[in-house]
Amino acid sequence: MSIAPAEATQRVTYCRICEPMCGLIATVSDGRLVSLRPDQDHPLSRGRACPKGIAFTDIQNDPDRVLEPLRKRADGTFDKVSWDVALADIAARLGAVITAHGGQSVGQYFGNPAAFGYATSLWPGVFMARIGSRHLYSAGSQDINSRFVASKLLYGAASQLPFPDLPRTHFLLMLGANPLVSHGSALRAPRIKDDLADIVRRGGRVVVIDPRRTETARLYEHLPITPDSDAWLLLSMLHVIFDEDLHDTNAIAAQASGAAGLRALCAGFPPEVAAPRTGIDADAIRGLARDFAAAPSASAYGRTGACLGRHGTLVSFLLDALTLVTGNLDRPGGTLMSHPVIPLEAMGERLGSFSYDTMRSRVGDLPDVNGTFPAAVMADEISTPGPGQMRALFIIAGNPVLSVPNSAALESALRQLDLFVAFDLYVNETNRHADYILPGTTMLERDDLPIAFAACSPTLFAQSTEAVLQPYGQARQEWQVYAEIARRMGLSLFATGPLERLNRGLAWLERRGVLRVTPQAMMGLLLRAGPYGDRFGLRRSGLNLRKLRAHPHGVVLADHAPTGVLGDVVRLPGGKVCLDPAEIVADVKRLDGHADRDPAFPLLLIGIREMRSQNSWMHNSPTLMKGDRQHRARINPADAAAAGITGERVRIVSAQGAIETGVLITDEVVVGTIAVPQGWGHRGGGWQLANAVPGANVNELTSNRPEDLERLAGMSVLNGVPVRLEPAG
Ligand SMILES: Nc1nc2c(c(=O)[nH]1)N[C@H]1C(S)=C(S)[C@@H](COP(=O)(O)OP(=O)(O)OC[C@H]3O[C@@H](n4cnc5c(=O)[nH]c(N)nc54)[C@H](O)[C@@H]3O)O[C@H]1N2
Ligand SMILES: Nc1nc2c(c(=O)[nH]1)N[C@H]1C(S)=C(S)[C@@H](COP(=O)(O)OP(=O)(O)OC[C@H]3O[C@@H](n4cnc5c(=O)[nH]c(N)nc54)[C@H](O)[C@@H]3O)O[C@H]1N2
Ligand code: SF4
Ligand SMILES: [Mo]
Repeated sequence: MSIAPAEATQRVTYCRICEPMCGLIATVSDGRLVSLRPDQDHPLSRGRACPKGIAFTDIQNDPDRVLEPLRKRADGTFDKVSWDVALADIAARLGAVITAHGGQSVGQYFGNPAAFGYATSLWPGVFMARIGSRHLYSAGSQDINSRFVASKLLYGAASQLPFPDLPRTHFLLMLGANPLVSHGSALRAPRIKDDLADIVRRGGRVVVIDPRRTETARLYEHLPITPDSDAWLLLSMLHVIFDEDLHDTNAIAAQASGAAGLRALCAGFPPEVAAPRTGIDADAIRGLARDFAAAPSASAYGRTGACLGRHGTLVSFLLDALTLVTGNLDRPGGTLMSHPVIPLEAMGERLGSFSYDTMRSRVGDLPDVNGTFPAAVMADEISTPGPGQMRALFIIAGNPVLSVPNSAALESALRQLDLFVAFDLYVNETNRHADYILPGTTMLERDDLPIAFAACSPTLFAQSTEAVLQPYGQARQEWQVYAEIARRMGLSLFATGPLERLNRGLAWLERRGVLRVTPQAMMGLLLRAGPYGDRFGLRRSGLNLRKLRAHPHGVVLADHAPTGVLGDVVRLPGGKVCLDPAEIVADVKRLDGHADRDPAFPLLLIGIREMRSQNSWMHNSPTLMKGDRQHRARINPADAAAAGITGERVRIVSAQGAIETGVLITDEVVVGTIAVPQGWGHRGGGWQLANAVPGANVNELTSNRPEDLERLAGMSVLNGVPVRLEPAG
């Protein structure tokens, strides 16, 4: 029975907070959101949603939300202004920066939520390409770029995100992921809790490699590991597999080149060498390798715990190498190749958008990953004078002052910008320094189609949603704002740039009145031209946007993602996966080169994701903040005793900085490891409830020095950071 007013309507949509994209039903009355509930008829999530999805009603209706353009005053407070005033000034000031310093002095940072809207991923990119911006950054360098680089080296395709075939696998080796809380990442499985339970129910195994006895580890087999030592574990497992002839020679011959090189690389890593590094005993490593190789099917999967150490690219690489060498890549029950319904990735690969090391950063000489540089160097790119210095910055849906390493440096650099514009739902710790905060739309105020991570779905699935609400207040979609800034600057977005050829075609159609060039029109064309499209009528059973809309809960296109597609994925000469790229060989050599640990910082810090947080931005939801929600470091009793921590607070000190926060003494973390949730440290922004329980910003402890970043992808090192504990003063 509905308690909503009689005139309320029910609208089918899906959640875009995190990667499962669970089906939701929105109850809407008088243009306002009344509530959200799980969609029972969604073929993948089948009536499941998490607390964050349901609590999004608090965000949508939040009185602290930014609903008009805000302009910074000299005293640091903000005035509400009209779009016309804001855009006229932004276009003029941006024009002046470009005239004086060139387009390359303009920057953009793309935050995590921006990746969940197809339109937001397109036009801002086209705009930045058009003005010749070189300063492109994203949350990816704190999240997944090492995975992209591993795929570039293995497959020649940085867009490739291989994922485990959960419904069919017999052995899931899960390293550095906690899907019972994160709900799966680079993997779309809205009922992942059931999927994991089913693996065990059908006689298979789930083995969790994690320094913390996580919510996932508690339910399955857990091997605690020393943070940032996964490369030793995986090299050692490969060592055992080659040494004991457990590898699949047919699969290797058919799929790969460089197996001998890989074998040679692993030779120096017998379990006895890996054991002291990893804290996992040699027999356990041997047993794990044998069992993985012997399983009828197996998949090695890793996520942020695999990506955010000093060897994130190497670890991601080794996960796929292990899977391939045991004959489990691109086959049922193994690791599957990501497979989009809308072939944006295929287009991007063809156009060269999934680049690696085609440019180097001005500061730090670090390689680009998909045209972006490590966000860790943003601060120095703003504060270091010289040609190409960043002078203007646009942030879309990001809070890098909390999310990138050495946040203090970034915060002070932001104040030096000539122009700083942010699109957000809130005044946060970062954009409180902006000249303009522009009110972005929420997920419910936009039409959408799942792209990006939707390609990592064991079940082939497509869905589209209409906007379920008109934008509240003056909120506008980012792509429309970029189009308007371009118009005011007298720029045609489609004259040059990476999408030039496609766009010339679109412009031609537009001139003839066939369509208006919008992100939606572009997606519609790609969908129709893609592997499941109607090919503009040539394949009558195929999809187009109209047909998708007729199925608001989504359409299952196949029960299982395809296998046997590696040949279409690999873009390297010879069509084989490369198991011994020079970059990886060099990184394995670096494993031995690490200086001895500094006794001043005897513990290793890792992160925690919490069920009722989403990075930094859901701490203003009263529903999610109910109960005793506080920021607390998890410390092993032995480490607490050694540091004399008896009170409720602790001081954590690294080579970079120090923070004070609450304490939870628990043996869920292994001795020598301390775990601290990220995304806290709220202050001064518009989110009043978040500010009231601020917590500490763990990224005051992490380093942004170029030499401290992961070498191959320029990833921030956010796990395995050396620290010490002191009683709070
Ligand atoms: N509820 C909730 N869900 C979320 C988010 C959230 O903030 N809250 N954030 C979303 C985002 S942006 C992302 S990217 C995904 C991430 O998805 P996941 O990566 O699955 O999420 P985490 O919980 O961070 O899991 C990482 C695990 O790695 C472990 N770990 C840390 N260091 C190491 C190491 O050196 N080796 C190994 N083997 N393990 C290590 C940590 O203890 C942790 O359990 O989650 C998404 N989902
Ligand atoms: N130490 C440490 N640091 C980490 C991590 C870690 O594990 N440890 N994890 C990293 C990871 S995986 C990630 S993804 C990053 C996240 O880093 P960021 O993306 O920089 O930060 P978020 O906290 O996700 O903040 C997103 C912002 O977008 C706004 N927002 C939400 N929805 C919308 C929308 O629809 N439109 C607009 N315009 N704005 C919106 C929110 O209000 C918020 O201000 O953090 C990284 N930082
Ligand atoms: S798991 Fe993620 S996508 Fe699903 S309801 Fe929760 S926040 Fe939304
Ligand atoms: Mo992330």
